[in-house]
Parts: sequence; structure tokens; C-alpha cells
Amino acid sequence: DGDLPKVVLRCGDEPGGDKAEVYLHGAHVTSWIPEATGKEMIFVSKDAIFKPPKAIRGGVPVCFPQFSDMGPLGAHGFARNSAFEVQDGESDQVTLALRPSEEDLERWPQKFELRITVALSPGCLTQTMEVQNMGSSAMEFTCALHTYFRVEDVTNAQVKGLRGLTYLDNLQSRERFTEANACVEFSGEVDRIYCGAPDTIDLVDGAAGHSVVIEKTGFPDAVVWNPWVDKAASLKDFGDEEYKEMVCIEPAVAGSDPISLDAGKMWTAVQKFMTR
Ligand code: TA6
Repeated sequence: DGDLPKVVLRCGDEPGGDKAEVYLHGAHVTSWIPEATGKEMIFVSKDAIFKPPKAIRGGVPVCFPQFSDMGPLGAHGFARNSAFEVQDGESDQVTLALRPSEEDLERWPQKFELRITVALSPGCLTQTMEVQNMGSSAMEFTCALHTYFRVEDVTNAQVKGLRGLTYLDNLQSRERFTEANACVEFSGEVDRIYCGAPDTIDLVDGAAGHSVVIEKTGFPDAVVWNPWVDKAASLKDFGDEEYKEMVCIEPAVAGSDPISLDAGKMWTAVQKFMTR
């Protein structure tokens, strides 16, 4: 995985306990191994490119200050392609910070500090996103923590908790639909922005016999994505068969109105994964 600098987090008594890894490039979480499952819970493609400015395929790309094509920047903004600095850290948590470069300010003329804190506790990984408006005028942004979860078999995985929600279907020009099913299952490409998603979403990995409970606060929406065969084949940093072992569940500001943050103010949002 290249020679990019990364932080290894641990909690509990070694050699047991829980472990996670975060690259400074993009403040990119690439691993979470809770003792409770003893398994890697985060998907990273075997073809991932660990070379800036490419975003690492998999893990938790930090999509900021723009989700997808919802603005003037390239897909998902520039934070995931940027070098963060360590601002604070202990053995079980780290805070990484990004301020826009001159080049960033040309493309997106807003002064901000983006802080990503990743904290480990037994069976739980908490990721906090803080945006500080350092400018003299209000700033607007969309964003997501674009999490790739590893699953043993995507055809035996379910995402629970979304029934009744309106979703924008990215595969049908973001037309609005209502989710009729208690479980979202996968038998083809899925790319949906669930608006006003509940703060608790379950990912059931039926084949592995465990679940991940995702608790979000501050993110109004949640994106669910699996590229399936054709999209997977079109991604050169993604193996053709790898769609079978991942599901993206992304706490986001993507279907609702962008966040508008007044000068000097701070916005914060959290995602928390727990094994069950
Ligand atoms: O979150 C889903 C999505 O917006 C998909 O439409 C797909 O483009 C995915 O993100 C990956 O985007 P990327 O720029 O990382 O290839």
C-alpha cells in the first residue's frame, strides 16, 4: 500500500483488542478489526491506488466540500485527495486536520478547517467530522463519509432501517422513489440517496453471521451503493469480482439541502460503527 504515512489505533489488551488504521492522505480510514469478530470489517480494493492525488478505493473516503457532482468540483470534492496533518492523538484515537491550499481556494474560495477524529472503543469505531468556517462569509457544502463495508457475500447482505424513506435513484437521473422494503438487498447495481434517513441503520452480513450497526448524528441522509458487474468492470482500481464483497453505506448531506455555515461557526457530524 505504497509508503503513505498512516496512524494505527489500538484499544484493549494487546495482542488482542481492537485495531484500526487511518492514512493521513484523505484522513482515510482503511481498516477496522474489532476483537469481537476478529475480522476486517472495512473493504479496500486489492487494486486500490495509494498514490496522491488518487483517492484510495475503499475504506472511508471523506467526501467534502462536495458530494458526487453536486457542485463545481470534481467528484466528491478534494478532501479525500488531500494531505491531512495530525492535530492530536493517543493510542486509541487521532484527530487529523485539513485547511485548503492556495490551489484549493482557487477552485473553492472558502477558508475552512476540516477535522476528522477517529476513535476506537471495544467493538466500536467512532468517526467525527468537524467543519470550521474560517472565512468572513457563509459557506455551503455537501459531504459524505463514503464507507465501504466488507461483506462475505453481497447477495446475502441486507441493509435494514430504510423502509418508507424517499430515495433519489442515481441510476434513474435521481428520480424520487419510496423504499417499500424493510431490507434493501442486492441483485444488481444499487446507487441510492436516502433522504432523511434514520440515525440507526443495520448492515446484516448474513454469510458471516454478524451485523454492523451504524449510528449517525448530524448527517440527514444516507447513500447505499454497490457497483455490481458492469460498473465494477469500469473502475480500474476495483477488481471485477470485488463487488461481491462490499456494500457502501454513507452518512451524507446529499439528498437534503446543502449545509449553510455562517462565518466563524462550526458544523459537526458523527458516524459510529458497532459490531453485533
Ligand atoms: O456514493 C455513490 C457514488 O456517488 C456512486 O455514484 C459512485 O460514483 C461512487 O460514489 C464512487 O465514486 P468514485 O468517485 O469514488 O469512483
